[in-house]
Amino acid sequence: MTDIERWVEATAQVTRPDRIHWCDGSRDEYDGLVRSMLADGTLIAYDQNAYPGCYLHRSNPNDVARTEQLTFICTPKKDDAGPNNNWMAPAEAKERLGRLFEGSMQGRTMYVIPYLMGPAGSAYSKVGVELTDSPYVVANMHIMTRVGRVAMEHYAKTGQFVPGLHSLGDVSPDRRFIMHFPEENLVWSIGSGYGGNALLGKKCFALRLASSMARKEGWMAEHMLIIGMEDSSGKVTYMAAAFPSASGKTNLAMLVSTLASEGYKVWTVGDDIAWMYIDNQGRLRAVNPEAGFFGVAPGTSAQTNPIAMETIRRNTIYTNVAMTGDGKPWWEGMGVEPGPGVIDWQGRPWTPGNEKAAHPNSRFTAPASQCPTISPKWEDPEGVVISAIIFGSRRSVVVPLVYQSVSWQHGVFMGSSMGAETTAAATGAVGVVRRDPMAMLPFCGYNMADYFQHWLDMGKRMKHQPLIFRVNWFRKDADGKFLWPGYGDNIRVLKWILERVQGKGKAVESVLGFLPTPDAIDTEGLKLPAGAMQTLTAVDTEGWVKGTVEMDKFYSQFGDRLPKEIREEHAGLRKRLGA
Ligand code: GTP
Ligand code: SPV
Ligand code: MN
Repeated sequence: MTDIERWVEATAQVTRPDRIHWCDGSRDEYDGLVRSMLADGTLIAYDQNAYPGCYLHRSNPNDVARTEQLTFICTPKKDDAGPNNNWMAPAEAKERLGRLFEGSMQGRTMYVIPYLMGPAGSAYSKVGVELTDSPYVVANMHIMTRVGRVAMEHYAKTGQFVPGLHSLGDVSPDRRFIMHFPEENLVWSIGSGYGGNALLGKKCFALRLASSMARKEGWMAEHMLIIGMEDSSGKVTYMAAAFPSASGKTNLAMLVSTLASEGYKVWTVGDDIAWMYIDNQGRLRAVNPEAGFFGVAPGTSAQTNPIAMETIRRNTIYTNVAMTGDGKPWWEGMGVEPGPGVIDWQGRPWTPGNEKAAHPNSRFTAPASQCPTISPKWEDPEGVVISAIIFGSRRSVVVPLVYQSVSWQHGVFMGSSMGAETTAAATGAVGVVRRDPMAMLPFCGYNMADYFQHWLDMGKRMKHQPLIFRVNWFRKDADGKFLWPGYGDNIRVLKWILERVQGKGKAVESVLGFLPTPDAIDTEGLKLPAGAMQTLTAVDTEGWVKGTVEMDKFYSQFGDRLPKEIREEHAGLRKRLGA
């Protein structure tokens, strides 16, 4: 008996499913799952002529986003989880959840999903096995990961896998927990069928557990998209960018360049997670551990993200979007009129002007291979060499359009101090500014003070450090309108970043770091409001002084564990600001 078989058997004795199904990842298996979910109403078919292979799933209205307050890191010592995580002692977590898993799969099938995170045959890839009683989760895992033989072959070579146990339980928020045991590389999740709570390969394994493994093993697991930027010479330069949830990763990863006539183009390598390693030449390399996109639907349109629109025309599972009278998916910001007879995300007839037809965190699950701009290197076992790291978030005030750190250490400070307005991707208030270091606040599986130290240490080990940048597409004017057009025009900012990587690109050294001169960003053909570029490239001293107070509050939670380099950078910024 293999370790996997032993664990499956032991789990089945607790959860007591009626049947056990070992997944092979085949098309037949997927089609069978879809048929049974169509039969019991878990899935609803869209018009199969217009949207072949596309289905709608409506999750429980109490279960529509990640639940950070119910997500725990269970390390033996509380301080190892850090102030950035909810903590429970491993024994207590096992005890409490053990009771909830008791008989939780009765009357259901337990699916065993062996899956590979990362390209086949890559030394960087890792195997997970998820046990779940949700066929919806199985179908999503089929799209988001590499399921079946490819995983078992990798397991045969390494003998290692990350176990993840998931049950819908009774889908009650009172009995919902997402528990991580970093010492054992184990995940237990119960009571939610949604996204990052239930597709255990994604945030639970590829970020929370992987970040903890990465620290021990000397690599990085980050909430980052990966792109290749092609210039007129045909050379492709790769960049990785961290933005908080629902803040523009998928959009940047699929950007359609408005500078295509100058030869600039973006290739998609990944849209949410990057695993990064230092190669034998001292360069940072990244692979996308995922095989699909679990993207935000609202705001996705032929104008904002035509590549996503093309990607999700077939073989896509939609979750919590609306359905038009003629059987097509629809959401706010799709850029087309839905016509009469719309059914909202909860299955009720919808009247325009009332509540939203699609949930703000409604999503599509689509295979990466269907993306028209997918990079020829997206499954390269060696990954791609990263030349620039970009941190971005929603900030309607204060933060400039783009600036560059003066050093790796300063860049780590920039990422570690990033403020961000919250979004609908997690339950709770939307639009509240919080510190979200490296866009990893909900995903760092250990004490963030140690995480900052790890970033500093990684930089020291690299012979060729990527340059580090901060961007903000979300500055607003006094009337609440975006100052920067965003989307395809973000290529103009990427162009400056590329120029900086190439040792060109005009900049001035400011208190924040290198800011582009007002003429350094190519704005030709843009109709920007008067003075917009000045505002977007200026330093709001008063705003930043307030910001440093917020940073101080955040950092102080970590006490002596905070690296002294971060403290020094923070003090340096305050001094330069005259605070
Ligand atoms: P997760 O999948 O939750 O990690 O999110 P993500 O970072 O991939 O976010 P995504 O690209 O899906 O963007 C979320 C929302 O931000 C969408 O509603 C977009 O329309 C909006 N958005 C993305 N890029 C821009 C931009 O450049 N400008 C503006 N104004 N909005 C943007
Ligand atoms: C995010 O919230 O950052 C996501 C979606 O990418 S989920 O998989 O639900 O975490
Ligand atoms: Mn994400």
